[in-house]
Amino acid sequence: MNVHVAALAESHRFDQQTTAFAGDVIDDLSQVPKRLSPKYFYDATGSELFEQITRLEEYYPTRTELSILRDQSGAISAMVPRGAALVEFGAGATTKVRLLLNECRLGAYVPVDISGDFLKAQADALRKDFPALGVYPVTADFTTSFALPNAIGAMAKVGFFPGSTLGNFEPHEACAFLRSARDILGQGARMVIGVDLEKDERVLYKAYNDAAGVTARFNLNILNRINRELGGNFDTSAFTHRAIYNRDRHRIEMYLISRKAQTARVLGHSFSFRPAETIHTESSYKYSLERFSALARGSGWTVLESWTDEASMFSVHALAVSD
Ligand code: AVJ
Repeated sequence: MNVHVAALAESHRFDQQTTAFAGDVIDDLSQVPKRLSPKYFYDATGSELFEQITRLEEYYPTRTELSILRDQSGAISAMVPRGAALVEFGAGATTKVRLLLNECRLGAYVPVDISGDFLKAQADALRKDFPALGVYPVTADFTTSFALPNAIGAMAKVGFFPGSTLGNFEPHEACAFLRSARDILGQGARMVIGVDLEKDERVLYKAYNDAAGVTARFNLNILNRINRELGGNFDTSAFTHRAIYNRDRHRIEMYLISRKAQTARVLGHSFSFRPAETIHTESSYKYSLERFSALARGSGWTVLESWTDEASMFSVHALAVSD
């Protein structure tokens, strides 16, 4: 982050998280073409909008992954050693992990997320429902290296990375993440990971361009967040949402598109937009079973088993660290 932004953050008395947000926003909007990181979608409003997305008719991933976790719970639990510690990378709603907790005899649950408050609330609720389970939340950016709690030192480790969050990473970042997860979890570790599959492009298109416009509000909320947390002055009514499927790169691309020539200011920086100029806000990669298994292999993991739903919309994989 440049000295200038660091000084501004200091004078605004930003906390560490807001300072990082400020640095990334200034950097990313200074790029050509402009971009913003999808990790900043999830403030309180964004998280609530995402919950609404998961309930949309057009948005198949969440309910499909849940149905796979439910239907295959026996086979999945066979991949999870008894007494293992489950380490969840990025912990949102606990609906999915509860399915594993009900089925597998886990020794501990370690949710890892940057948002500490939310983590602690979820952890308290889980302790109530699973009194015998050790719950050890870790507040950290799960894409970087972090230390596992001492309490799980002797337990077998199983990573959990549902929701096709992997799809938000560029292929080289996905590889780096899987390698880092392997290093954090250690020799003999396993991993349960949910990955969205390539499919009919109309189905993909509709999932990211829902009729009710919830995804549009979710996308635009990142500008509201910049206004709210960084004192920006984006006119959100002067931007529109667009999601397209990029067939060559196997990914959905989400953009905010400027409706006119305009300038927005953030922390003393001016960002000018031409009419129809875009901000790339998210890529959501879709994998084939073959491409995912090649990615896993290239990142130090072996696919033990893969499960999909009847219509092959979504996939869940059990991985083991390769020797
Ligand atoms: C949270 C990355 C799985 O890519 O489908 C939903 C986020 N973006 N609608 C996805 C999202 C727009 C989502 N992931």
